[in-house]
Amino acid sequence: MEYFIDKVKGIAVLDSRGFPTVAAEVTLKSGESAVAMVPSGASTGEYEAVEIRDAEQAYCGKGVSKAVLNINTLIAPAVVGKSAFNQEQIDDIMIKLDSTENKSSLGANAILAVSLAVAKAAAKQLKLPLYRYLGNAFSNRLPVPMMNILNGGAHASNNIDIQEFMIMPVGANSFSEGLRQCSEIYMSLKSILHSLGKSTAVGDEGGFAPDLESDEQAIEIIMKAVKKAGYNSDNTKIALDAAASEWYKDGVYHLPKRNINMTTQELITYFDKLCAMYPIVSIEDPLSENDWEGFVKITELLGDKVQIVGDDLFVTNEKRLSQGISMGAGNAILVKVNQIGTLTESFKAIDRAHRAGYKTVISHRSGETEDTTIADLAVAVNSGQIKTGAPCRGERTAKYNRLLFIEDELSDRSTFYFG
Ligand code: 2PG
Ligand code: MG
Repeated sequence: MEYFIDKVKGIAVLDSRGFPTVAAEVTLKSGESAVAMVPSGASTGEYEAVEIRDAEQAYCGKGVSKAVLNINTLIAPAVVGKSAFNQEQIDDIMIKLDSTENKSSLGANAILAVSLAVAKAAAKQLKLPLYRYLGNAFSNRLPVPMMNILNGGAHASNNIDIQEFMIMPVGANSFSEGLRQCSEIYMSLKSILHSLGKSTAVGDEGGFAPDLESDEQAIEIIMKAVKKAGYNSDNTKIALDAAASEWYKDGVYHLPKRNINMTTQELITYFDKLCAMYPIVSIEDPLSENDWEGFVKITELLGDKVQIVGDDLFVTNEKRLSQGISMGAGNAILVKVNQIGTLTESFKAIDRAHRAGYKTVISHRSGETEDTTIADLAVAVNSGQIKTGAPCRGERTAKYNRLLFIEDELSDRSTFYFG
C-alpha cells in the first residue's frame, strides 16, 4: 500500500544551543517523505521522559549517536510495513518496544523523532497541511503568543531567578496583528534597555537577559516598553514562568541568583502580590514539581483570575495531569511533546485537559530546531495559546512564521482570541 512505511532513518543534527539532537526521516511506499527534529530542555522536570545522551567525550557528553542507532536498528524494523495513518499503533509499538515507564531504553528523543515524522509523512500523503491532518475541519483557531521577551533562570547568565517574562497580545484581532504588537514591544524593550545602559544580549529563547534589581523592575521595564510601543495593560498582559522546580531543595525554595530562601507560603504570597501590582494573567510552575499541595493552594487563591500552568508538574503526562485535576492543582497544562515522547500520548494529555476545563499551552523547549510541528499542533487542537520564545533567533521565528502561513491559508476562517 502507498501509505505504508517503507523506510525510517535516524540522523544527528544540531539544536539551537549547538548540541546534537535527533532527527528522523520517514519515507512511505508512495515515495512521500518527511523529516522531524526533536527539541531539548534545560530546566527539565524530574518526571519527563528521558532523552538518551552518549556520555562520551564527543559534544561534551551530549552526543545522540546511541539514540540514532536505536532508530536505525530497533525502531525502523518494528514500524516498517505499518500504515502511516495508524499513528496510535505506531506509537504503541515504540512504547512497547521501549518497555520502560520513562522511555529510557530507546530514548524519548529517538521515539519522538519517529512519531512526529510519521504524522508529517501521513499528512503529506493525504496532501493535507499538518494542522488539518492532526486536527479536524474546525481546527481554525490561531494561538495567542505567550512571548518570552526577558530571560532569567537557567536560560540566561544574568541575576534574575524567574526564568521567563512573557507578553500576551490579548487585545489583538488576529494572530498577525498580535505578533506585530509583540515584536514592536520587543523592539521598544531593546531601546529602553539600551538607554538604561543595560545589556541587550539575548538568552536561549531570544529574550533579553540584562542584570536587573528585581522581578518587579523587570515587569516595570516591560510595561514601559508596552506603553512606548503604543499599547497598554488592557491589550497586553504579562505571563511568567518561574520554573520553580529549579529552586527547590531539601524542603525549601532557594533562589540561587539572589541567594534567598523562601517557603511555599512565602512564594504564594509573593506571586499574589505581583498579580495585584501588574496585569499578570498566567503563572507557570510557580512552585516545584513535587509541591502538589502548594499548587492546590495557589490555584485556590489565584485560579479564578490567573492561569496556573503546570509544566514540570504535569510533564505532558496524562496520569500526572489526572492527579492534578482531581486535587485542583493548577488550571492549565504546558504541552511539550518531548516531555512524554509520542504524539499519541501528547494528544491524550491535551484531550484530558480540555475535558476537565483546563487550558492548554503548546510549548517549545529552550533547545530548539527549525522544526515547526508545534505551530501546527497548536492549531490542530484549538489550544489557543503557544509559547515559542521571542521574535528573535531563527528556531523561534520559524514557529511564528509557520503560524503566519497557516493564518494566511485559513484566511477569514481563522479565529484568534484569549480565554
Ligand atoms: C520551560 C521551557 C521552555 P526548558 O520551562 O517552560 O520555555 O524551558 O525547555 O529549558 O525546560
Ligand atoms: Mg516551564
